[in-house]
Amino acid sequence: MAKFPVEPFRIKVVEPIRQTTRAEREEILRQAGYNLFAVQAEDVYIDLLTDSGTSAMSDSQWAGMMVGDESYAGCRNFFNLEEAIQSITGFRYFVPTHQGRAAENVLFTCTVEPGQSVPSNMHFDTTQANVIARGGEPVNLLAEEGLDPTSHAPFKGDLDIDKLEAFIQQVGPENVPLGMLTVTNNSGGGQPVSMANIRATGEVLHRYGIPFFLDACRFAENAYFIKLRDPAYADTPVLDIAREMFSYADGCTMSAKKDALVNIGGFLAMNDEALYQRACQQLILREGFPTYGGLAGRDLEAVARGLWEGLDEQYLAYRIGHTRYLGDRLVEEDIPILEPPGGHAVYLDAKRLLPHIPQSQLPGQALTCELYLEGGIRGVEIGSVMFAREDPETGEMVYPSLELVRLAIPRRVYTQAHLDSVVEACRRLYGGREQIRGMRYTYAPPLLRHFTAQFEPL
Ligand code: P71
Repeated sequence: MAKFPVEPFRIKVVEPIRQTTRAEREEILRQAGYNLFAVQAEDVYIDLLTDSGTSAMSDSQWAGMMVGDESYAGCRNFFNLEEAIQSITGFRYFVPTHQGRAAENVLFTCTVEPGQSVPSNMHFDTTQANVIARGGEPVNLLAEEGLDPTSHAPFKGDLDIDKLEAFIQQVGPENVPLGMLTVTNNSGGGQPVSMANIRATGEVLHRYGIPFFLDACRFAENAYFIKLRDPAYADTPVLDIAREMFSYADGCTMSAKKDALVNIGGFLAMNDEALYQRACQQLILREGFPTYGGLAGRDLEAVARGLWEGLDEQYLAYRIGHTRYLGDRLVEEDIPILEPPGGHAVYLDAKRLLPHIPQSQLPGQALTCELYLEGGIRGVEIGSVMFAREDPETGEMVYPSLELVRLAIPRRVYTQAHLDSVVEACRRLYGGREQIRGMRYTYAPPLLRHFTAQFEPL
């Protein structure tokens, strides 16, 4: 039997949740145009839409909110955050932002010119869209085994280093304003990137004079996986692993809504002073003065404290074990997931679960809807709806290799019994999988389609 880790915390505040009837959910889903983003949260029983901004904050973080200094300039919480960021990442400069995508916007506005390419192991949706919005081309160079949902390789988030070098030579380093790595790799199953791969990515990019940025929202989970899976780091404190990860990069974008355990917040950090000055200009234009960047002083304090809490090894053992439990239970029921389970989520493999539905008929979306109907559970499609793109030359739709439904686990929020009820709903769904039909769009916007598209069942 799968093992469940004991929580290294106890519960002080509770929030009621409510189960609906299947008949109610059918009507709710129809009214939502079969897009779970359009369903009211109160109509969801277990909400696994995202691990972003959904954490339960600690008593220390809530206490920190009460010492928020709401001065416009130079509030004390900025300096607490600065101390945390500099100590953990080692980067010299940073600007706070209201969340990760704002950091991406500022970074790409300062660096990407139309026609240029930004390679990464795999871009997530907002990074991809922010590169495109600058007229750039996001390029995914994930190593082959990361695309095989059945491979048990330890570091399936690794970038293909040979492909990166070949790509730079092909387009010319002058057309690559920066390179990135997403740790952990969210679009590819929440899989970690190895230390060797982070180091090698930095080396290749730097050889061509190209800056290297980490998309670091899940850096602590990535660091913990390195401790678990790379024997050379088995006895290294996670904080030191994280510091080494950052040491190979020139900066990072961070959505603090993940590993920093807050409900809102992010930052952009870097070593380059000239870039920092340009980032400040963009920040003042879009987010706010550089000592608050679109956040209240209290939010900065919660991020500062959350960054440290997210690196606590007892917490990380629980966190990774909690996600692992859900994955192991699903595997026990023979339900196809992307293996091994990720750090923040378990991903159902819609291609193997619904082999009778072609990608053009959106099997991931169909599965997402079915899971809601079955158990009031909200996951998110990470497949053709999120990532299929029209080939600019042929006009044909190019579908992603992975067609997934992510069950993202909010931090410190759900118990083992909640996860068991998710497994139960998946088991019932799996029993009736042959009856599940595909879907088609009734509305699809051009950018970041998944948030607002509408569908109907075929
Ligand atoms: C996640 C999210 C947020 C999201 C995305 C799609 C549907 C629902 C929720 C955000 C990320 C991320 C990575 C690797 C940058 C951002 C943007 N993830 N990089 O996974 O995962 O950060 O949301 O704070 O703007 O659910 P932001």
